[in-house]
Amino acid sequence: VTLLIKTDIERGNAWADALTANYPELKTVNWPYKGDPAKIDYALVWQPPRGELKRYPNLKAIFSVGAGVDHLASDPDLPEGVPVVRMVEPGLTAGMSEYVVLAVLNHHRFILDYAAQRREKVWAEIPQLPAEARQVGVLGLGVLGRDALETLKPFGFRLAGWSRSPKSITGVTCFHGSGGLGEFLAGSDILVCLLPLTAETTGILDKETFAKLPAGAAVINVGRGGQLVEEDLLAALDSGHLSGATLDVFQKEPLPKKHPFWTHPRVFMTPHIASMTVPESAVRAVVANIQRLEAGEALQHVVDLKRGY
Ligand code: NDP
Ligand code: OXD
Repeated sequence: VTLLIKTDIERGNAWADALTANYPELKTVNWPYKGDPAKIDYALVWQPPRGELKRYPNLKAIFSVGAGVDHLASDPDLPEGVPVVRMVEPGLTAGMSEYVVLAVLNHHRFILDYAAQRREKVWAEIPQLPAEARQVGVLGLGVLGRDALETLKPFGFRLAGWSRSPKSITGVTCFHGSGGLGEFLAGSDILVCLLPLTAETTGILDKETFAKLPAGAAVINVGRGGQLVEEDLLAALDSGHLSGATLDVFQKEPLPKKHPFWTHPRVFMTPHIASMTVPESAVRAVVANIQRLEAGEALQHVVDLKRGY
């Protein structure tokens, strides 16, 4: 069984080592691959060039290195009928929950304000709010959204979530569909976006959404840059309607040097690192899935390409 790996070189080697340790019969080859394309059974990829995966006539499944599959779903030349599997692995999930807690607490504890005071050498207390005074609303109740909410539970925030289909989660007020969005947003003092990028979620963080949030709300985008209308966010921050934003993903990555987010005092930003797949734990998920398929069983976490996630 041969697996083609396309990720950055450093991580590619980490993947190959971890895979071989978990599945000695598996042969791994790194992209770009100059051998016979017919020999490739599986591909584990991040942002392959458009049309690349069509070159392998015997591909049985495509594994995304990341949880998001927009880098694959947006390829008009993806080989037809080959299942695409998104990444679900504990290291990636834990990393995202850490980041969401960090970002929520940053806004809850006025860290942007204290950073501004520090720049001006101002020593002043800002009255603290108890956690239960704020609602954290998570857009997307998938693997990552649900774990982030579970991780937030002990802090005592009121918790809400929004998804496409109805959900029931203990301790979380759940909303769904376009009908539930307005009420969900109206209560969200801190809004976290953990949606996949699809035709429906593109531009969802726009001026209409921001207008529905309570005055002084904060926005955390860890989904995809394409979900945020950046100029609408800047306008909502500059008008004071939103108190701050934490951004990990951007329309254009790397963020252009001249972009106002780099220096905006109400923005905390990171370079798309909210969470990363951890090869050592992720290989177990990939190997188990390959073994499932090789044994004639169904793959887990297959993406519905029509739905886009
Ligand atoms: P899942 O597929 O497990 O969950 C997606 C969730 O979004 C589901 O609850 C789904 O609803 C909901 N959803 C999708 N479309 C809509 C819609 N139109 N309206 C309402 N809800 C919708 O994804 P994950 O939790 O694993 O990952 C989420 C995203 O996080 C990834 O796609 C990726 O873009 C991003 N990500 C970012 C990282 C970073 O470092 N910044 C790292 C990893 C992931 P339903 O349950 O009803 O289907
Ligand atoms: C992912 C990411 O989708 O890192 O996993 O963005």
